[in-house]
Amino acid sequence: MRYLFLCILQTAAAMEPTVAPPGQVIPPQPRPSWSAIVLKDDDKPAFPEPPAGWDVRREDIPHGKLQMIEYDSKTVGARRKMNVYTPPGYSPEKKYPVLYLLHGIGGDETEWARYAQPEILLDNLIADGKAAPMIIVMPNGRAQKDDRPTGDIFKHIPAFLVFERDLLDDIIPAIESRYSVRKDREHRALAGLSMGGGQTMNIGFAHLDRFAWLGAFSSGPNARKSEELLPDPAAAQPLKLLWLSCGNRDGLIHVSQDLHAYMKSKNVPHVWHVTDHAHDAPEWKQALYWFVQQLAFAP
Ligand code: FER
Repeated sequence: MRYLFLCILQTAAAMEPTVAPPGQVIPPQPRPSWSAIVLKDDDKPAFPEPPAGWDVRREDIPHGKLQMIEYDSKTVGARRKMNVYTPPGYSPEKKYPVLYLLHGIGGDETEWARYAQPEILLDNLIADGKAAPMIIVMPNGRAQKDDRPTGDIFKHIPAFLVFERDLLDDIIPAIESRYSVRKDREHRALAGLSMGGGQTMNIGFAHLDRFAWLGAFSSGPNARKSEELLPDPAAAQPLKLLWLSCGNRDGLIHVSQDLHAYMKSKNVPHVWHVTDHAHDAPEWKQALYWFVQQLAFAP
């Protein structure tokens, strides 16, 4: 009983935004989908704590660029924004792999940059030869005309479904016409946190011909049930990476646990990385740090 009480308290604490500046992000409201945490034997880290200096900007290495760009979304009928990281020394003479990185229910195209400073993590990893030079695209997953995370953020859930078309029909073509990128599935990754993790599972498994690398960080309950995502486990064979991660103090961990249990029972190779975090930015930052290092794109 005392354990249950503690779990509920921890779940409530997990709903506090930890990093977002005041007034910018409204934390998720309590929903039945946040539930008491029951940890399982497999719920362990697959990777250690990141090493010292992992998230500190170094002046002695080349730096990439983070730029807010705009694209025309036919899906939404609006000009929309996305944040794009290009690696150090980006050159149109080369062709780069792309990671599409999706935010959570209360976020927008700036959320990953605020939560995890991907430009610092990637600049450091690329300098150390631990991650491939890649482009990271951080779009807005709320595909509707007013895509700001205002009011009741749960009211915008339908727009997170519409986003599938925005990504496939508008965002990817815009990136591929504007940047020098590899266009095959083996050089295209999709990942996201919470709501964006659920979107990654839904969109990724429905379009395995478009993405070879999938990462779901602390998936939200918008992720379809595993049997619907992957009715035929053999269909996952072309995946180069299926990454599932979550904090062990996250009231949504049951969503990720169910995905892991299904993949394990069907012998679908995947990473299962559970660390001592809540539904919070530190969890997603270290998940991104280790995830990008697993993206072993062919040259
Ligand atoms: C829900 C609870 C949380 C839900 C989504 C979330 C779709 C997403 C949380 C986040 O993105 O942080 O019931 O329903």
